[in-house]
Amino acid sequence: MRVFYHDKCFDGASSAALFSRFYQERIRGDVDFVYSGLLHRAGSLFDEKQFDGDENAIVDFKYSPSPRVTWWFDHHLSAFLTPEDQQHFEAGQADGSKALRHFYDPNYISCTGFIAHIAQTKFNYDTSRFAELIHWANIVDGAKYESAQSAVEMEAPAMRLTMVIESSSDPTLIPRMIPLFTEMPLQQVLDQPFVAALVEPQRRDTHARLEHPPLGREVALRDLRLGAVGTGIDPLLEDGRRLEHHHAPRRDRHFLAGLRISADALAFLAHDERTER
Ligand SMILES: [Mn+2]
Repeated sequence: MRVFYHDKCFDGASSAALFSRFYQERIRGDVDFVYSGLLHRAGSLFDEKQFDGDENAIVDFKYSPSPRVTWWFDHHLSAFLTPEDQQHFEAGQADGSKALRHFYDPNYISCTGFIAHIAQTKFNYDTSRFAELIHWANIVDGAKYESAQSAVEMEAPAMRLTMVIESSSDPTLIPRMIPLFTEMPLQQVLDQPFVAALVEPQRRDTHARLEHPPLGREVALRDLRLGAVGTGIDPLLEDGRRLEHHHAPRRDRHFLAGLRISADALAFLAHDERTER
């Protein structure tokens, strides 16, 4: 089973984790998982050759009409790249052929929460063990931080994991973390040496921003620019409702409020968003 997930995203990794555990315990026990992150980029998002598993699943990412994609879960408003893709999905629902394999509901805050709902209601799979993971996927993906300060300080384990996931350029990191998400509490995932080694530099950077607002402001604006340039073609940018939490620099908007540097950044973003739309 090859599982494609939204890369550099806590909900993407959590979705891959929950889907895998559900699949192994409810659909087929004798299975090996291979994880592949997907990012939004120009041109075609998928390469048919990638779908080389006996089964291929996509979670928290756009729809592919490929017959090789046997499972799909998404909650983004912009899930379909074209009207043809949407018709293809709807045809599979209407004739029942994909009714229990392809799932879409843009009302869910997180894809992790959506997968849990489907696993419970359609497959009678008890997800109560994963309550912590689902809870935090909803908070992170919904940008429902308890306060600006908690978002800035990233004290909760899920917040620190989010920082690590979003900032790492090591392609092996998230695939190593995914199986742990359904095996142990998030604090324990954080305590794994290969994860813990990445957390402290993150914390130092965050605290540098807090203690040195002018420096923090420069860093934040640099990140905003890099993000805007690097993902100017990201179709998710059209996804107004869920913009911030899928786009780390934009989510920094919430953080910047806590750093009292929101005005410039918001002006920059306002300009940036107009040009992209
Ligand atoms: Mn998501």
